[in-house]
Amino acid sequence: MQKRARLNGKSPGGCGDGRLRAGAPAPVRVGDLARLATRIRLHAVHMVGIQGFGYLGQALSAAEIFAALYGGGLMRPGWDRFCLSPAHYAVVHYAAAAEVGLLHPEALKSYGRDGTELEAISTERTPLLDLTCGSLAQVISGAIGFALASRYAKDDRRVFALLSDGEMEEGQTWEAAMFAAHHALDRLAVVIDANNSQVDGQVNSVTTLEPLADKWRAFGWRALEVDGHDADALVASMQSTASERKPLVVIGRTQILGGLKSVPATADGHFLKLDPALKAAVIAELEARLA
Ligand SMILES: Cc1ncc(C[n+]2csc(CCOP(=O)(O)OP(=O)(O)O)c2C)c(N)n1
Repeated sequence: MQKRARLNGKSPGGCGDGRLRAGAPAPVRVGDLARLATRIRLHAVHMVGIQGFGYLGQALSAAEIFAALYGGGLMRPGWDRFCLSPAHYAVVHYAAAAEVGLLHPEALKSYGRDGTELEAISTERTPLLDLTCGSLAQVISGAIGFALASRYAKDDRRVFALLSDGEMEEGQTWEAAMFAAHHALDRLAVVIDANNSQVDGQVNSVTTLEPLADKWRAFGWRALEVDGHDADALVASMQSTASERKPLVVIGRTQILGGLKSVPATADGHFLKLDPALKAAVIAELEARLA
């Protein structure tokens, strides 16, 4: 608790702090989610820019998804669960949390440094996360465990889990998907950053995932496909309800570099090298969007 209080002068509550049980705090609402996404990207560029390389492409692709999750009034801080499956997405989580006041913006300056609480790859010590994993594809199983526990506890928590599309190649994802559907875990929402990127290049050059939504439906889920760079559409999809009791998966179709013109199309989006000139160009492009 002390650790969180230090990072966040306003409230110690993270989505995962089970001690904040009394009542469900109001979700954070931020007006303009497109601008929020741009500010998230700017933070990420500054944070990764200190080292000059890192997992920036993921922040560029998932900025609207995180703007929706953190700024769209979906998650009630200290109550609902948030599980970040690909730990290398940590930077976008920190940036979004800071933008909505859950992390002190000053803390972002320590990102990736020795001894920091804001590690470049999230861990069990990472603030504001209920679960994350370095060995990919494990988090969906834990998220399902949270959802089942809430069912037994008869509480109304929702469980959100961010997954990457590379994780669709792993068998654990589909074992978990079957289990969640069997238990009709309708308070579980998985959102996939479908950026078609992974270590070895494009996901669809390594393994064909499509038709991805149909696969989830075949496994018993309610599957929605949205433009992953449309934060309002993402919010609407995660707020949508249905008569059938099924877990929800939202496939957010994104671009690994977030459509930034300043980054060469040939750049390695999975692990972006950001020399000072490129950093300056990206910052200028993002700041122009805010002007
Ligand atoms: C089980 C497992 N296998 C391999 C890795 C190594 N690894 C780290 S990130 C990554 C790419 C995963 O795909 P994705 O998250 O979709 O890529 P991105 O969008 O970040 O480019 C891989 C294979 C891992 N962390 N865990």
